Amino acid sequence: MRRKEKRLLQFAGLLIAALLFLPNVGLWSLYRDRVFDNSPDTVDGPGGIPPIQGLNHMRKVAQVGPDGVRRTDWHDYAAMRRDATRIGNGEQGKPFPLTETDQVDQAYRENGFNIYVSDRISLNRSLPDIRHEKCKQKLYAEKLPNTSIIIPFHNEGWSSLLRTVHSVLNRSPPQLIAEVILVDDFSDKDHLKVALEEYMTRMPKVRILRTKKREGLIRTRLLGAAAAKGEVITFLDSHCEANINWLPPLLDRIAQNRKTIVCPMIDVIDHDNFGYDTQAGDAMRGAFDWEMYYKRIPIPPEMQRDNPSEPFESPVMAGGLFAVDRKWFWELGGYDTGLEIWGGEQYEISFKVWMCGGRMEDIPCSRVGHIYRKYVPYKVPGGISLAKNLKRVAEVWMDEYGEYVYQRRPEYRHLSAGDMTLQKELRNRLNCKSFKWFMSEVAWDLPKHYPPVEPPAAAWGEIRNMGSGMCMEIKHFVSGSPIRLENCVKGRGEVGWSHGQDKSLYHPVSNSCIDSSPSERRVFMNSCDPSSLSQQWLFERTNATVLEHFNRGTN
Ligand code: UD2
Ligand code: MN
Repeated sequence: MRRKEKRLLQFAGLLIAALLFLPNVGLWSLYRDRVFDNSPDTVDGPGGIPPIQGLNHMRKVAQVGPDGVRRTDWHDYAAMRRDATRIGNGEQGKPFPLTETDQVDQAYRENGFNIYVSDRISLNRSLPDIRHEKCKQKLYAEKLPNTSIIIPFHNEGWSSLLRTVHSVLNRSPPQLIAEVILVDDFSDKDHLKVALEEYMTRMPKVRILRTKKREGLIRTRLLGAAAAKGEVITFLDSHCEANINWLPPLLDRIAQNRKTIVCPMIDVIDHDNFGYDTQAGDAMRGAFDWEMYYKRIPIPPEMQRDNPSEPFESPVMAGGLFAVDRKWFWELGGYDTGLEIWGGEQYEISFKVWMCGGRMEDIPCSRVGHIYRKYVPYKVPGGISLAKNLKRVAEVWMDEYGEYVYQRRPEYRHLSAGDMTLQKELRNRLNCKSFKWFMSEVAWDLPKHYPPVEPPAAAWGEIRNMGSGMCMEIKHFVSGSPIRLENCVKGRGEVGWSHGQDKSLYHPVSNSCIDSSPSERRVFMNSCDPSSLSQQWLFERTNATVLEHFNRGTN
């Protein structure tokens, strides 16, 4: 009898313990909420929590689609209800009421945004659910890949960095987060040393890596990516806030096609008052002008999107916020490690993924806020220029379209941007398509907004042989005509040539181009075909300055 009683007691004890520590029930969940909630200004939700508008939060359904994939509702309704009841500074993404004393220059100096305001807003603040109504009903695959979140930082503010981490952990299904990797790019601020490490001991998923010298954001991200263990890697800037259910819509697209790189909608966290809002125009296509400034262009009507909650193709990403299958990222060669400090990498990865067999999408149902700075607060080491990064990208990926860039930025033409052999080899190895293909199939709407300026021909007139003084001329004005040497006769139609930027040697009178048959070792005239390599010629050397003077008639 006694023994039986003892057993019973033991069993009851175990049952109580199990209930208490089961995730999402009892003490454990309370513990979890407390750990992440250090805000003094939070109010616990009242007993009867009102339903959230537009959300069928009683539903936790799974459906099997026609493709046999089981899809489920990934919303964390409990967390959403808790968020909805929060009040206080900046809660619900509301602007912080600024006084003039808050707006002193000192508040912006270190970060380029108002750190005083940031410091007075909870690290767990709530955000408005500004997703399209249809996003609230969407189901995503029950089985999704997990992800490493990689956050590079250089001298980031304490509260802005931690709010990034908190928002990710608070608003992502824990099973989808393999780890959060904070990569310190050689910061010299005290709060980013021991204090950060101590703080993160209570967040077991967070790892801190540090570069050994200032590497810039590109190599810093690479360091994080090399250490990552998740199936997907997701990059964020160090001053972001992940919004409701941001992660499943991203991972779901990668689960469907591992070669898709996905970007969330990037919302704006105001650098003065930390109000949270969409960017002007919200969903837009990523593009660039020919000076290589990043631009956003409206989604053209031809793309026929009757459902604005569906993913759409974007030619280039903004740069900082995206998710990519980890192995695919490395198959694409990661980033060009020759890119220094800041900029250009968003074009490299975008051109590369499109041209080398993948694709890129923006996902309207995934939203992440980002603080767009008032100014750049950090120093860029001497001798480093964004121009070099952009030139590298143009040289490796943009083919003849690089001319449009040089046309706008003549100073890039002779800039030395270092060795690009590895990048060019990669492009060959991956059998990547041409930039012309990218422009006509992906960024086809871009020239309507940013028409390229056609460069003038580099040279025209007769082509005179220096030894004999004779000129190259065509024999008949028809395709197939051989080319021969003749005495130069000024104004004679046969001897006028034009060497265009498209690298052809054009004969305007016959409207044909010099073509070649390498097998017969023969040159002859043919109808122009700018895509045919047998018609493209390179002069060993040209002097752009001389040509420019000549073109301007200044001698
Ligand atoms: C945008 C991108 C940014 C990057 C950049 C072009 C968004 C929202 N942001 O500029 O991610 O693609 O364009 O390169 O799309 N950092 C370092 N080391 C440095 C400098 C910066 O680790 O030397 C970190 C920095 O702390 C931040 C990230 O890199 O987490 C991006 O830098 P940023 O915020 O200054 O760039 P941003 O948003 O102006
Ligand atoms: Mn940023």
